[in-house]
Amino acid sequence: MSDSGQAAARGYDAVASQQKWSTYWQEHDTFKVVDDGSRERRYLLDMFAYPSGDLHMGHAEAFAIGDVTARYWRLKGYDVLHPVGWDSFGLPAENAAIKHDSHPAQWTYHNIDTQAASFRRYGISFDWSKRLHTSDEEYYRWTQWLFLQFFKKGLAYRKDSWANWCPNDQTVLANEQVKDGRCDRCGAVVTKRQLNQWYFKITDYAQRLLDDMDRLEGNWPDRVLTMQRNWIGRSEGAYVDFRIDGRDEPVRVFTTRPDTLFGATFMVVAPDAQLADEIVSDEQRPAFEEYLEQVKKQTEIERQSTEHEKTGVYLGAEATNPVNGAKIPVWAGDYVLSDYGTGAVMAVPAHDQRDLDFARRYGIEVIPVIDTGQADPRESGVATTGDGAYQNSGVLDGLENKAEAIAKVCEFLTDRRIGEPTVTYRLRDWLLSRQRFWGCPIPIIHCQTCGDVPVPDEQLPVKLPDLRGADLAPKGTSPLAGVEVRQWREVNCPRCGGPAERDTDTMDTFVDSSWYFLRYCNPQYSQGAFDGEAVRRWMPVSQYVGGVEHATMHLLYSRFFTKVLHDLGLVDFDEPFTKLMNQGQVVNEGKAMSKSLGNGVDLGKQIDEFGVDAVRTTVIFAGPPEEDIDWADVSPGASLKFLQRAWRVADDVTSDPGVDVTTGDVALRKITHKMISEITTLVEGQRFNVIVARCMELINAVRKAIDTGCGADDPAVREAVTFAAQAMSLFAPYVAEDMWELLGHQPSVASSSWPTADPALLVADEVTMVVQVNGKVRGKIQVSPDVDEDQARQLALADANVKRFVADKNIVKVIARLPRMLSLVVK
Ligand code: ANZ
Ligand code: ZN
Repeated sequence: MSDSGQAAARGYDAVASQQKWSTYWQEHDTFKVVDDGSRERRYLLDMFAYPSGDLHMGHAEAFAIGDVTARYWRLKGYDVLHPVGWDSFGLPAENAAIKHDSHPAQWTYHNIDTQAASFRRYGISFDWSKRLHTSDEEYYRWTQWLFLQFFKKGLAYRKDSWANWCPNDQTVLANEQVKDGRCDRCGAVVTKRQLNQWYFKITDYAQRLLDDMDRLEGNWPDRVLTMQRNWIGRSEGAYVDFRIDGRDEPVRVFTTRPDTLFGATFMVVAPDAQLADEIVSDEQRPAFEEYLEQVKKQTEIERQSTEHEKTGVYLGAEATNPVNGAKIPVWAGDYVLSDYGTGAVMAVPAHDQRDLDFARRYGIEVIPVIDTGQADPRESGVATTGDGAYQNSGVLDGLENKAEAIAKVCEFLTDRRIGEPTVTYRLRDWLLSRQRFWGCPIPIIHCQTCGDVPVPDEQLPVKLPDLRGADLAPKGTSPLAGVEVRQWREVNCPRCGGPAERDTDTMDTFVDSSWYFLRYCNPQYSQGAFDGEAVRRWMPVSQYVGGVEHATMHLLYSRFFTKVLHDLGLVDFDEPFTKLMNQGQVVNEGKAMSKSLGNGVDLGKQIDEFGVDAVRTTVIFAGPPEEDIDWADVSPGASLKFLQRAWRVADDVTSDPGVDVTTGDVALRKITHKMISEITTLVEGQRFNVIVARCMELINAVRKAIDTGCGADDPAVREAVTFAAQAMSLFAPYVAEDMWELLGHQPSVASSSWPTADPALLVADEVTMVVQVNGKVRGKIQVSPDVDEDQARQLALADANVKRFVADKNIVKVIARLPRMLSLVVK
């Protein structure tokens, strides 16, 4: 097996190995699905890559983690779908194009080429035949078709509303894309703008999205489920109708504490709600308008923050508390949001801190209606929220329990038709339109006569106009509304034939990524958005791997899409991802890598220096997959040494591939089979870092067996190295292929079968227990390593020599250092 004469120079050559095996895998379609029904199917999905520049350390970690499972499943005999693609529409491409005076498509597809080459070098076991890009016409044609299905179902609609506006990117943002009042992409402070926008009616699905999370419990990280629950924000309470002097329609408020209704001493309306403008008195209007201007400058987060000084203005209107007829003033206040509940609240300062802060600031009356035994809020300035005796509360007086009081007041309200129990959600409809170029055009034609008319299916896709050379710089309106594309925009109405205009907005890229996992099952399919048969075979995804930053946006949107498609009869399941894993981040010296900190670690350079396998081994070995990796604490150099050691061990094996391993050295075989058993459990439990540690132990054991034990020609050595190559192929696929070849096996290790441990070899070894009687060694007994004191004592007393020294004396003391020593003191 060895090239004689070159022995001294032999060793693991990472670059040569990478070239050889990546070519081999590509030529032999090693990771292509079989899809003939001969094997059980598994679908391993990594979150979409976004084509911004080349792959970075974050990709290196996420994809290495996903690949452990994909490769393991293949060895276990499953048919594995492990696709690759790019989420290739989006703002960064457009901004780069503006900066470099090129076209977004050019930047995008260039980066995709770069990343694709890097993925191949990085050895991720993708089925490349499943590749897709969301900016390709054959993909976005179907994004448009799906949009129209939502539209026809009333689940996509347009409305005027205050939208989050990024003044830098000059586009609207979904609530999810605003972090701490700033644009998630560029960091600019987000403001509000009134615009006519497209929405998906995700709120229709709020309760189902919440309920179905019970099925994900245990299979999705708790953290993600909690984030989604909070995001959906179900809130039980009641509507209460308040009459306003001089207005016919009563004003509804939403409250979670209808039991405190008798303590309502004022009402607060969101300043930016229609209602405020409607009811403000002439006298108060100038003050109100000035106040509104001030509020518009604040972000939603600022308005809700507890540290924020709550401000307001009196609207010059009076409301009547429906349960006791009390007249209460109506104010506008910034802590009330226009798009939650009804945009108006009944303020109960005694029992709500925000209301109390406001009342104290403006000198409004405070009436406690529950005696909780805590300090009086009028003196302490602290609202009381606990249970207690109801007072000043009409029908509730005498009650002492919140739940009971809520039930009672709800009944009271319902009977008199002045309110009713209800459930509210924090979740808002999904704002999907964007005023930017590089996205999927919205396939709607606006006709003066017919209104919003869907583009007929046979005219899809509505292609993006080329716009090469046009000015894409943000202007606040979509580039598709510019003069350069008048011809594209002006069309005849598909319904009446009259002059009409295309919608000029494009879709949020989260629309593109809400269904890609369906298209992956057969991306070449041309009869529909996805191949129903293929989807039935492969979906739902068995294991999804990606960052926790997608807990509320992408994952919630994908769940929503799947449920809608289920209700449309297009798929027969309603949750897309059976299991979810969030990998940690790669940081450097405790900090996230960033250009401004200059602490970035370049993946390409790491690979050039240590090789792909060493980088991947380092990433996997660094810690549990869910935890962050600090690159300052790891050593790819040490990983490389381990891989070289493993390679040499394989090179040393001298037995032939056909040899009967059962005749091999039993001690080494026991180690190997223990590893098979343990590593199998570790992969299934996703404890990937420990697998690397076990492989290191196994290689050390083989080294020792070759050098000072059974020797290189013992069949047990072959057995051990064979398994080592398979186990290592999960995280160091190139060296594993080398080892497999050195052993004289047919390539590839990726096509081999995962072994099962021989139970006979898993029986624990025995160790020698020394038995002392009154300080002198009287026996040596073979015992199991986990022997307990009772067993040890019985075994000792069964030994003839020990028995002789104990004779009929009494055992007064037992000192046990198990399993090695048992000491008896007798008298
Ligand atoms: C009276 C009351 C008394 C309230 C009390 C609470 C405690 P969650 O739990 O988050 O759903 N609220 C209602 N609509 C609002 C809006 N648009 N902007 C800001 N606050 C609003 O919160 C529901 C509670 O928040 C409601 O119950 C209401 O104040 C307020 F002792 O009504 B409560
Ligand atoms: Zn028309």
